[in-house]
Amino acid sequence: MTETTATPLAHEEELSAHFDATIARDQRVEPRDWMPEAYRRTLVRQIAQHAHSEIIGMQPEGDWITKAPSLRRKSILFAKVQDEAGHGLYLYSAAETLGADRAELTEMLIEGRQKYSSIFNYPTPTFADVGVIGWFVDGAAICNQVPLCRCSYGPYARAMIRVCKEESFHQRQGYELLMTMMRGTEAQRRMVQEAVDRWWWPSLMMFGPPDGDSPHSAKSMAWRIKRHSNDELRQRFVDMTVPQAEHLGVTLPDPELRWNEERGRHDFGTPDFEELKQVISGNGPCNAERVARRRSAHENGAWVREAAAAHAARHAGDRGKTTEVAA
Ligand code: FAQ
Repeated sequence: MTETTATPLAHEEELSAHFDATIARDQRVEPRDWMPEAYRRTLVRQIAQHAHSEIIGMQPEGDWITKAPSLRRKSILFAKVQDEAGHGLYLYSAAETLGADRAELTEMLIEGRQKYSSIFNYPTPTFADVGVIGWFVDGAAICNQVPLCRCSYGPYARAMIRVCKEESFHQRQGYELLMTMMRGTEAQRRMVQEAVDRWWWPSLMMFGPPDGDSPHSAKSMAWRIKRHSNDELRQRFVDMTVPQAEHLGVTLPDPELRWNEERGRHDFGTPDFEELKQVISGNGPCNAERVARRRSAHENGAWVREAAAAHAARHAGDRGKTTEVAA
């Protein structure tokens, strides 16, 4: 009797020790492997938020597809926005390897029960915003996501490799767009500077709350899901972006921004983390509009999902017939 109750516990301890050893050896955890429930839930939370961000993130730039100033800019923007859709799909697939259901994740997003990145709740009033999103937002995404290529969970880490390659291309296209505008008229240069002023602080907020206020960081870093803290990645982004701003000829709107010789890094001001809290809680300038549009796209797409499911069912039926004939 004692033996039968002790065995599953001992087995669980063995599995847990195996998981800990996998993490300690910096090896990958795969979907077939045992994992602690809290690890699984943390991953579903982060991957789902990440997927939602890619999908909602199509909106601010997507608004400019029909208004892009040339055919070349239109086709570049089209391709970029399509890439973001692709990233969302890889990420939902990665979440599915953890037992999550994509339809449920989408429901949670449109009902406001799951988050997406704060950055996509800001407006894009001019075409310079498209360039600045590429430069800052994709730049911040690269800083955050390159370390995720070494995340302990295999499917997430592997999805990040292609995503990062594409984000890199996105960042360059944004920077190239801005370089072109900076070589243009005075009005175009002003437009770029105004977009930089609008996006700088929200971009720094993308990295999340400061380390002292980040409830998930300690555990996620111990599990090697996150490799660096929110503040470390924010600092890397600033250090990477300052020389690019100088080369472009724009000013970053932070009077405290300066090179610190001793640290070998830039000092910079503190983002308004109260604003971040407000935006995360649904009170940003465009939250309502973004979620309403996502909801309506989901509802309008119901017939496509139904048709795809009917096609798949028929296809499965045909395959069954072929197997019968072959047998
Ligand atoms: N916005 O304890 P922490 C892109 C939430 S993709 C909204 O620090 P964690 C591509 C956080 O979820 C951009 N919520 O949390 C693109 C948590 O909430 P919960 C998306 C935020 O997870 C480019 C709470 O605050 N990238 O840009 C934000 O350890 C251009 C406490 O925070 C990713 O998702 C925020 N900024 O660290 C597309 C990357 N910050 O769940 C289109 C993967 C924090 O307790 C155009 N994610 N929160 O309710 C991560 O690296 C992490 O999840 C962090 C947050 C760093 C975002």
